[in-house]
Amino acid sequence: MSKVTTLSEFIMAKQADFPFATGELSRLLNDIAVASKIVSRDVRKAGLVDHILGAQGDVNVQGEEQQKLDVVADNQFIKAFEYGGEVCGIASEENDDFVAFTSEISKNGKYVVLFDPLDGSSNIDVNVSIGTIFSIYHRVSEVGTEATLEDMLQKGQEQIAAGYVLYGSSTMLVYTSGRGVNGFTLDPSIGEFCLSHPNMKMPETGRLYAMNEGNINICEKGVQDYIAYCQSYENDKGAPYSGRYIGSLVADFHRNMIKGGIYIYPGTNSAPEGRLRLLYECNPLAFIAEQAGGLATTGRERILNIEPHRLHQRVPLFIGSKQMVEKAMSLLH
Ligand code: AHM
Ligand code: MG
Repeated sequence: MSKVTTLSEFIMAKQADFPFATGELSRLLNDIAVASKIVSRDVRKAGLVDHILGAQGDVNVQGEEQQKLDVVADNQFIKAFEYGGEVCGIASEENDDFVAFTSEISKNGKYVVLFDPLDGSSNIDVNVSIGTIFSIYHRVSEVGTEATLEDMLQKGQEQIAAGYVLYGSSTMLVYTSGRGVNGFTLDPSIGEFCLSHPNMKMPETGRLYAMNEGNINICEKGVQDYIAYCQSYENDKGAPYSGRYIGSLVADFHRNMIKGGIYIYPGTNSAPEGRLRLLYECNPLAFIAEQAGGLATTGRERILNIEPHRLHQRVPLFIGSKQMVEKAMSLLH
């Protein structure tokens, strides 16, 4: 049996890769790990709310109102960032506007974090995997002042680190700080994330495709052609691929990272920009995909090159195994 490497040990060891690192990013990543453990614990209790602990909106025995799980997760991460001291401001799916922290310590923080605290919210009530997605940037505003909108609206290629936490049959944290991708599984018996998937590489191709095919008739022809290709005996594999759609982006993405596959959320007639948000869903996963040898595009352009204009901006997403994304793009005109 080899020695277990915990996430904290790994982060410390990796700090040496960055000659001028002062430890702030390491502390921030550790704060994220602690918050995700708390959220993981709460997610594991999700079925008890409503049926045993009382419905959302009810007041529990401590006199606290039961909150929706995505709000609980949002508060947990915000608290970690606000009191951690490394972050001057955040933006999240749960907040219409970004939040600039006002304490002196926070104003001296070098980083901003953009995150989706609990993605796949329609799956919470039915006990299907959900996830957290996060993206970290250096602020562009002056240290010592409050965070600004410009700090939040940076291109994905400026990301310093990004990751996701998957609350699946086990809880996993996967992250990159620009030198490959590593995955850690939470061992609940010791409360530590342990290195379980070192140096993750996305297979160059695969035979799994994930898309909400309910939308197929309102997609552009190129998307319809690609899905027909996936289902055809005339494709590169000589047999139809398997369709797999969980409806939780983190879970669908993670499966494709390991097995090889493509995830598509294209624009539709009713929503030309698709559904997914650039800043805290597409950019972080695009950074991870590329670091693992995969690809992430809108079908036409690289996700990480997009200049953001709004916090909750949506973009179409084609992400996964390189050859599969390239093939899909070749059919769009
Ligand atoms: P959410 O942030 O409101 O949960 O929406 C994002 C989710 C993704 O996790 C998932 O892939 C997609 O929306 C599912 O959308 P649809 O129900 O349209 O297939
Ligand atoms: Mg989401």
